[in-house]
This record gives sequence, structure tokens and C-alpha cells, in this order.
Amino acid sequence: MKAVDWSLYLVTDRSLSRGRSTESLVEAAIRGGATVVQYREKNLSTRMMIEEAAAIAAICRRLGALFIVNDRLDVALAVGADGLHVGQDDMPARVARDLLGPAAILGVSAGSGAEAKKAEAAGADYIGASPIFSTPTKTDAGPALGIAGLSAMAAATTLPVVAIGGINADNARSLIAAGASGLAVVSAIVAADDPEVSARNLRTIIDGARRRA
Ligand code: TZP
Ligand code: MG
Repeated sequence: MKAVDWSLYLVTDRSLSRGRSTESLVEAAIRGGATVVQYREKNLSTRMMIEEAAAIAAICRRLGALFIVNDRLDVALAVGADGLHVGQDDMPARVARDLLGPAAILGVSAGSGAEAKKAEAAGADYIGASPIFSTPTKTDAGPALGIAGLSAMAAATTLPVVAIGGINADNARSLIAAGASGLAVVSAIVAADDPEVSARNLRTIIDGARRRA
């Protein structure tokens, strides 16, 4: 797998976007410093999902961010995404890896060190440690890992660990210090008054936390 900068990972959510287009939010987030974009869409027709994902993939390519599709292997393949992200109830990681081939990036959500280890053995390239804090954005996300749980997960796997769930400018520094390779956010960017400024602020905190590490 090519080297990836996981620093700031935007996960899209149309329902929190306050009427703004997902394309415009993705562009603003990358301009502010997001390095990875995950297209996470549950409620559109497959046709519309492919159209939107193709447009976002083009923005990511033009602005130099990695583009990953949540859950939908068909959509990822259809638009030539850089990778796919699966949860514990989605397509098994080993099946996804077989279907994607060796070059695509595969992310797996894990809620424990054991799940992270299993994902690593199945061919994952990175782990989404989920959820760090409980969050109204995903109410079925399982028990919160907290900072100690994140550290334990980072120690359990050799893969990069991206933290997700309830992350904002107030807790970002401590999560990088606890061993996260990057931070994934939904509402902290998507629902912000100024998504570009919010992304830039998070990125500054992340970069600063790394320099201190
Ligand atoms: N997976 C685990 S928590 C979560 C997802 C998609 C939502 C995170 O949203 P927010 O708004 O950054 O807390
Ligand atoms: Mg999923």
C-alpha cells in the first residue's frame, strides 16, 4: 500500500450538512487540510450514489486527498475509489480484500484490540477505532472506547489507527497523543458554520500534537 497521510479524515453525512452539498463540504474540508475523505451515504439510490461519489472522487483527485467509500464495494469499484471502509456488520474484511484486489486501501472499524487484530489478519490497511466517545451522529456505534481504549487498540495492531466518534477541537490533541495516526470527524466539519476554518483548526491541532509527541 502507498504511504497515506491519515491526519484528518472527513466522513460525509448529508443529514448534518445544513443544506450544503456534500461536494462543497468535501472541497472546503480538503482546502482546510483534510487528507482523507470517506463517502458515507445510506439513503440515496445506487444511481445517485454513484453520481455523487464520482463527483467527490474527482474533487479528491484534483485536490490531492485520498477517497474512500463506506460499506458499498460496488460504489467504490464503480467510481475507482482509492479504497473501501467496512464495519463489523458489513462485508467481511477478507471477502472485501479478495474482491478489491491487493492495491486498494481497506479500512475496518474495530471496537476492541481483538477486532483490530482480526481485521489486520484479514488484510486491512488501517483500523477505525470506533467509537472513541459516544456521539449523536451514530447512536448504534457500541460502547465508547475512551482514550485508554484507543491506546490499547493502537498497541494491539501494527496498522495505523484512525480514531472516530465525538472528536472535536477540544479532544483532538489527546487522541493523537494516545497513539492515533489520524482523526476522523463528521459533525465537527460537516455541521460547522465554516467547514474550511473548522478543518484548518483541527489540522493545526493535529500537526501540533505530533510535533510534541
Ligand atoms: N462511526 C463511528 S462513530 C461515527 C461513525 C461514522 C460518527 C462520528 O460522528 P461525529 O459527528 O464525528 O461524532
Ligand atoms: Mg458500515
